[in-house]
Amino acid sequence: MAQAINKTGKIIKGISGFYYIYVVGSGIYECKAKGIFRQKKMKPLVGDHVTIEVLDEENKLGNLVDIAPRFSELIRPAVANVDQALVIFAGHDPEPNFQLLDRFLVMMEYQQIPVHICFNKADLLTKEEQDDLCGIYDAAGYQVLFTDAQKGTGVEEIRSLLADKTTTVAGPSGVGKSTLVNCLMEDAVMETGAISEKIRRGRHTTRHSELLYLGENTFLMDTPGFSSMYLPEFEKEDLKNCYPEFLPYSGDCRFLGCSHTHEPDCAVKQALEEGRISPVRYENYKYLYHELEQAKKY
Ligand SMILES: Nc1nc2c(ncn2[C@@H]2O[C@H](COP(=O)(O)OP(=O)(O)O)[C@@H](O)[C@H]2O)c(=O)[nH]1
Ligand SMILES: [Mg+2]
Ligand SMILES: [Zn+2]
Repeated sequence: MAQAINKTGKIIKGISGFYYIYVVGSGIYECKAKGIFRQKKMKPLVGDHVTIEVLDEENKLGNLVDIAPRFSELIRPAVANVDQALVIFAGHDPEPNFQLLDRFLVMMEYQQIPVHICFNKADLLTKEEQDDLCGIYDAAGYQVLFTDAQKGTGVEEIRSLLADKTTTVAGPSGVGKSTLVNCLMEDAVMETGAISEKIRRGRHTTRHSELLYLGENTFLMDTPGFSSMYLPEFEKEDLKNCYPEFLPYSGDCRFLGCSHTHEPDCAVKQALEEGRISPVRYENYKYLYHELEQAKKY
């Protein structure tokens, strides 16, 4: 009997017990997980780096036999080994919902995933509006990018941000996510030919979370658009640590454990008054803080 060949790759999709593994230079294998994972109570996740045993090279079938240790594990969406998130909103049409954006930023801060913010439909924004948007997030340390996915403006910058990383993309519907992802995919197809073509198929029909291959070592997690986001596993005391621009001031508040909402001599509120913290961010913070406070009561 021929010796089984092992290969290593990355899970790009999982559907009812089948895992699709992208192997550089070989393509996509359809694999089943062996029983050892059930014994170990380990569920393979999209994004996992795995070893497969090839059962049928021609039909690209195999067994998933090992999972490498994860360096990160996101809950929403469920994906392993994500390096960063890219959140996309439109400059206008639909108007950006800053509170929804903050919810997303908070979730990512909580999970310690770096985030970049992209405002698409930049063609609908004036220079002043762009500066205002930057002003909200600069102090918090987020990189803000502007794109016009229809014309391809700013897409190169996004591309270099994504290179060599696995990125989860999120944003409300209608902001141009698909248009932008298609822009990025088109070049991937030109570079990688048939392999990307195979991943591309079914992309528009799948409702499952899936990693798209954009180029060497570069993957995008295409998630369904979100319209709301709830922060259930949060304590209200955790929230202030998810606003990076508060941290330089919080040591100077009069009270240890100051919530920055109602206390006197609050250095965060002082920074707000002096224009060093954005009122948009601060108001969202207060709103979310009270929401978490209410949620605890039931
Ligand atoms: N003006 C403008 N419209 C855009 C831009 N990108 C996408 N659109 C349009 O916005 C609508 C929603 O785009 P789509 O990619 O489906 O958004 P998704 O729901 O986030 O995937 C479509 O009519 C696009 O043609 C852009 O940069 N500028
Ligand atoms: Mg879409
Ligand atoms: Zn304070």
